[in-house]
Amino acid sequence: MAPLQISVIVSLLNEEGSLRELMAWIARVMQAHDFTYEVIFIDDGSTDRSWEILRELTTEYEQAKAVKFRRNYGKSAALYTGFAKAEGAVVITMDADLQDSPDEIPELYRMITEDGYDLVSGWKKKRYDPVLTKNLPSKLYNATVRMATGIQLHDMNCGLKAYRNAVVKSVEVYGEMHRYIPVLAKYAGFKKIGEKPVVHQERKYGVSKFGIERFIRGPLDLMSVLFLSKFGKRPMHFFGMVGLGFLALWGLLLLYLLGAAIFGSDYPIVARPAFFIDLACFVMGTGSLLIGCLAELVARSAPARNEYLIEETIK
Ligand SMILES: Nc1nc2c(ncn2[C@@H]2O[C@H](COP(=O)(O)OP(=O)(O)O)[C@@H](O)[C@H]2O)c(=O)[nH]1
Ligand SMILES: [Mg+2]
Repeated sequence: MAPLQISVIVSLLNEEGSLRELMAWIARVMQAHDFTYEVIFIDDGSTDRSWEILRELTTEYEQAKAVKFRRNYGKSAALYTGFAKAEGAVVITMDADLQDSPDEIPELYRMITEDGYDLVSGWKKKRYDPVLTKNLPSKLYNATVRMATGIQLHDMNCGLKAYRNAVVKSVEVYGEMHRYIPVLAKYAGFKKIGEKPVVHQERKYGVSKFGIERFIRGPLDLMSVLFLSKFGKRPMHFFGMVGLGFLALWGLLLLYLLGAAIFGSDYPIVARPAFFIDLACFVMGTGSLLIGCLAELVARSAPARNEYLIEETIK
């Protein structure tokens, strides 16, 4: 059997209204272009009829596969599971709510296979979301991420993305890192990252699950991603640098204080501001080094990071 050309990964939570239409649409596009494909649905603990519908779809469509989490683990966990399962040469992630159009698939596939992109991110140039709670904050957020990471994407968090298979097998998404997969990909060594303006549609069924809270968590996640991708496997280099910096300052101040004690006035050392600053530097310096040691231990022992309880898998 020839290897699959495309894996579509759909992560979802309570999307009973759109699943059937989405699968039919994907199948239509795939057939029209003669692609070999699979669609992997990850049901992240839905409480509506989503799983029953997925069960039906897997019998109706040979290409449909489905995984059900026992509870809600979040989008990153769902994508991680989908990535691990994906066999297609090109892997495409897509929202389940029909806001992303399957018609984009052929061009995304072409950009990966012919133009040589490692990752192509969708760019919702024209969005149908509330301006104040979503569009504006999103612009601000994307500008910040561009500055912090150097990756020139307008829409880092777009659900519609295409990847070369090797990319999804090399990045490790957990926590809420799905927002920063391009950053993770860049640090994993995949440099050709592009974007494609995509059509964005209004939500037809169901309600949005992500609200304003993401703009509070977003910056924190960004710090984690930057820290983890640079120092996740060598935290001592970060904490150690900070620690050594403080200790160097401590040493210099100590010399100064000793000098002042020997050659200076009668003014007592312990009454000088430098004495207290020196003390603080010593505490911060040794503290950072100790934290560095702990972080090294932690970095080497987090085996349960990506274990999710799967209730059922079909195909
Ligand atoms: N795995 C998983 N997917 C989710 C979760 N919440 C929402 N989704 C899916 O993520 C996609 C985008 O969510 P949506 O609510 O439309 O966010 P919006 O488009 O930014 O308003 C949809 O396919 C949702 O079903 C979740 O907790 N876990
Ligand atoms: Mg949506």
